[in-house]
Amino acid sequence: MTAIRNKDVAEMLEGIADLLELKGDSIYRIAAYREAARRIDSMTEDIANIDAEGRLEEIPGVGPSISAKIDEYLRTGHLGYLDSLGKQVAPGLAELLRVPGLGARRAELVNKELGIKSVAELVEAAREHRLDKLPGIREKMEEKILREALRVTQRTKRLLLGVALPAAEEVVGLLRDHPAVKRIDPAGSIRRMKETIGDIDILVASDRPKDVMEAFTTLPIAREVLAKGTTRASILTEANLQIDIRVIKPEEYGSALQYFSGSKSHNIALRELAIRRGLKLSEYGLFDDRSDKRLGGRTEEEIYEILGLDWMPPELRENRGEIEAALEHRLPKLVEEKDILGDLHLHTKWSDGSDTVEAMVEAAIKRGYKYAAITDHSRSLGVAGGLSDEEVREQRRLIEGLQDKYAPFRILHGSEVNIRTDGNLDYDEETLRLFDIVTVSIHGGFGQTREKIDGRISSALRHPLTRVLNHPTGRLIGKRTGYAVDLEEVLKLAARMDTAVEINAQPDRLDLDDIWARRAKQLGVMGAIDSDAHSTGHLGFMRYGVAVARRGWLEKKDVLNALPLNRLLSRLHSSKKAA
Ligand code: DGT
Ligand code: CA
Ligand code: CA
Ligand code: ZN
Repeated sequence: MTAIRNKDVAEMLEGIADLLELKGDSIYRIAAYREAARRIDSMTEDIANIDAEGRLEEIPGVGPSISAKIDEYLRTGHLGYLDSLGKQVAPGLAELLRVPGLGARRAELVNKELGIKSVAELVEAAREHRLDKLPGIREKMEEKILREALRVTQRTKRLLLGVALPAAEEVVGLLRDHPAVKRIDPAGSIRRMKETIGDIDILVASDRPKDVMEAFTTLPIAREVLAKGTTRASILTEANLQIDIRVIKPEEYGSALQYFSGSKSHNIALRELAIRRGLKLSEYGLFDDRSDKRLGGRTEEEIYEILGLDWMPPELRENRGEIEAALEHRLPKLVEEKDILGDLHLHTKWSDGSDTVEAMVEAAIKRGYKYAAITDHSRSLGVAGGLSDEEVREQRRLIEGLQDKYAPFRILHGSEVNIRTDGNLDYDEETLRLFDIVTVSIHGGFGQTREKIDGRISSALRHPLTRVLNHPTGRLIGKRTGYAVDLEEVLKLAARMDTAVEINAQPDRLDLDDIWARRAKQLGVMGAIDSDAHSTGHLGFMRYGVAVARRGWLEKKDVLNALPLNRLLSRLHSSKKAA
């Protein structure tokens, strides 16, 4: 049995709230369940631990009654109360409530009006456009319900880009030199470098699709062939990942790559633009609408060009203003991995990393960096081997002793200073002054109120020595949503205090995310893209952080660790603006 996570408990409590709502129960009770669900969803500490230590009722919003239900659920994986509530409402309603976003009132509506009693029936009805005949359900909502209901039936989990991209690249690498393969690229959300990936789409340009099909389905990494047609095939890899491949005629490759790279909403907007210009765009090419004459499609560049647009990197194609920008020739020149001159967040054996300072420095040099900051954890983080005040001084002496050996590469002595639950930093002024760079993070008290968390971050940002706020939401993709925080206010303060905010490149963190990274840029906040490496192998995570930055429209000038060493140092030596 897989472990029950905070998210499962939160969903269970939400389920109770939904059923109580259907029964017309007290709005206070309903609100109490929802509040408890929200708290637990945004907590970092494992709910099972809290239960084991008998501390459930210390969670704000959890009283004896909710605590008993959580305990039963954690011990047995079931909740009698939930089952009996389910029986008190119309058959099938409880199942329908598993569809996120449907909500109690709409569940009741589709159940009453259309007799829908299961998620499968809901999918069918949405496909046949029967839902949007109902009051209060428009087409957009119907689409959303369909999507979410499909997710429930397929129980699909999205893959981290950090898992999907290497798998796609392995297949591309294995097929690239095959004589029948003219071009091969990952498409879809992988090409756009989204933080999570629904399925892995790969495109091949070839005149000999049969040979490509054969080569693909007999790859040594193919554990099972799920489908094999004349131009399309799917395999399941040894790592249990599904990979779909599609063979395109070379003269149509550009239009197919454009189409299958998406996003869907970018494509729709592009097609509308084509129509306004008397053109027709499809995966087969760009055509004159009246004469059907084919105007382009061999390359992706020519499609954008004929439409009057600058070519744009796939990371921008989310219909968030990139088409307008391309029309007006004001696309950003996105930051690239080669612009990154150093990593400002590295751990070593001194705290919870697994390699020495020297090994981390050598790995940074190997990547072509000009500098790197060693930022081990601070003293109160006992579990992560946080450094005592004395150890900070010892580490400083070690690093000073290494500078000559690695010159002109520069090792910065830094720290990932814990923001304590009261908002104070974890070292006193005297110790903090020893560091070349002070970065700050929240590592505990995730269950605190938004006001508390905001207050902690705000006092850390106001500290005159703080230069970077690390992983600013604390989320772990697919596992925990992070703490409650008003990012808008945090970013505004960071801008005022001239403090950078991190894009953490760990594939399951990636916070700030793309949306907030873009907001940070708009507000004038510098981004610091860091690997947060705990071993030499992690320095390569940088690419995922750069991808988020690119999806957030960041340019080289927006990134702290794209600054040359002398400019970075003068920034670190200057005093911050007054609060
Ligand atoms: P994913 O797999 O959920 O992470 O996201 P994508 O973007 O890879 O989506 P997927 O695999 O469903 O489809 C691949 C691409 O095909 C998508 O990015 C754009 C294109 N596409 C799919 N459906 C449509 C559609 O209905 N209209 C248009 N214009 N393009 C579509
Ligand atoms: Ca896809
Ligand atoms: Ca697909
Ligand atoms: Zn760290």
